[in-house]
Amino acid sequence: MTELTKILVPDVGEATDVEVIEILVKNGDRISKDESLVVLESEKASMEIPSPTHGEVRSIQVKEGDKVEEGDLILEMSEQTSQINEAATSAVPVTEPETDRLETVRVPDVGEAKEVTVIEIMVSTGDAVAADDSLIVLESEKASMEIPSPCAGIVRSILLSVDDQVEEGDEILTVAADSTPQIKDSVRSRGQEEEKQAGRGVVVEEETSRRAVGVAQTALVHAGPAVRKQAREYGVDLAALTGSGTKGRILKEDIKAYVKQQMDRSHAGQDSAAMGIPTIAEVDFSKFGAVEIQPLSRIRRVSAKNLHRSWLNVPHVTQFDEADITDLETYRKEQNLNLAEKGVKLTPLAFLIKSVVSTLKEYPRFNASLHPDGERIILKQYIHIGIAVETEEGLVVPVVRDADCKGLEQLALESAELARQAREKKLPLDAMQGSCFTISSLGGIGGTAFTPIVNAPEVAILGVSRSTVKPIFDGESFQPRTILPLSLSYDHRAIDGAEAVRFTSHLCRMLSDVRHMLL
Ligand code: CAO
Repeated sequence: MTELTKILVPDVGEATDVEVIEILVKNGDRISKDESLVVLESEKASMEIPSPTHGEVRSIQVKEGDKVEEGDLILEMSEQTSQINEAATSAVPVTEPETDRLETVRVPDVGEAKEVTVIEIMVSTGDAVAADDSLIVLESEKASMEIPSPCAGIVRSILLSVDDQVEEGDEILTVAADSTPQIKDSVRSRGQEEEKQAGRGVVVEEETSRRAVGVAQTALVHAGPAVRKQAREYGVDLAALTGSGTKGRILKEDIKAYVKQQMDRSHAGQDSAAMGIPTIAEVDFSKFGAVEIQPLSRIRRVSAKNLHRSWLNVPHVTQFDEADITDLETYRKEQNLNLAEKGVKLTPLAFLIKSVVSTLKEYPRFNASLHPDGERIILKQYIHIGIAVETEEGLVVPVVRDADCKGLEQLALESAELARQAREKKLPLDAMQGSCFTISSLGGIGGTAFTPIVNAPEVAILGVSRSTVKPIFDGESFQPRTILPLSLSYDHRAIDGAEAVRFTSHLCRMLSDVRHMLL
């Protein structure tokens, strides 16, 4: 029959109020030797209790929040016969005076751990410290401990840095002792501190002994070594977290939740702070007058994210130009008389698509995407045109596929149909994918010019404003001409300014003489 190994609470020094704060295993778990089983914590110290053997967890006798003391049964494991480990870290005298006034504080015996890491330095050179004030925090794989000052005095020099690997006997810092120094006879683990103080009648207010607010905030974080280690691995500042454990203790779950929250924010495009961009403070507008808060539609939230991403990633330049569409308008109106019975209506949009297609063929760098590695440009050999459509729920961009293979009538029919589907929320997902270049036409509404945001990873977008009849000088006299304002925004990483002007010039030529389009 398999003999069960009992895992008992080890010697926890003089601490009395020891709590089970994390149970790291569950029944049936197969555990390797030295794998952590539970985390215990007293008022000042936390320690992970490692498994003394390979084995399987058979029964867990404690639950999180339980108060335990030395010898209490934590859990039982199968397969090995060995008894409880000696996990508690004991510390021994380490100070030795260099002169009769200057104390050098050294790393104490850190148990089985050969090397430990300096994870916090709680004092600065010149700080006045009381005897027992914590100076630094050391952490090994399994435990963390604060090293207290052996005497009252002034910190003269700090001889190590955060993240240094140290071992027993290494110098930590020097303290110029007060004239009546209270040299301590031991350096305690965090868990032993309170009892020591009580025994000697020394009252040390740890929090008030810390000088800098930043240091105090970090030092006062209530978290065990495993959690601190995880926080360091993820680059999480524990001071930014609110612990969900007993007495506000930070648990591994809190770190996971925090990291997830940060990533969600990032994905939602609201991580301005994380990107180093100053955030816009939340304002309680109701202080200034009545307000109504409405939720954003899903489409608005998605397009907000996409627009923000493009705005932040793409160095935008907008090139303005004007096309004389007098003849085009005459032709369009004539055609519409004939097409009415077929149920087709030519708006300027169909002509815009046709002209853009021709211009993209002439300037293929506008029908492209930059490779994310920033070293290549991907030229597309198909021409799908995105059309920005305003709907009640927000902006959507359906795509006219293979626009280079379609005539004016078909482009008019298809773009009208896509706009209808968009407004009736009937667009299939694939109708919004694969666009090469987008046209945003606000001309039916008005405006003289605007700066559209490139629909990344596309490299350019054409904004179209309202055409107006203007007096244009033909060399002899002013003629009334219908002028269409165009705004081409482009990604300056992919396209040079000169190319952009050539593009809009070509586009204007196409629009000014409809015969180009019909060829
Ligand atoms: N100048 C003058 N008149 C114009 C014009 C222009 N540039 N463009 C369109 N018009 C006219 C049309 O000829 C039509 O007039 P009639 O009814 O007298 O013939 C009228 O304006 C309405 O046109 P329309 O808007 O219904 O059709 P369209 O093909 O021009 O545009 C679409 C379709 C889907 C682009 C448009 O309806 C739309 O949603 N535009 C908004 C796009 C948008 O929000 N972009 C912003 C993106 S950035 O925030």
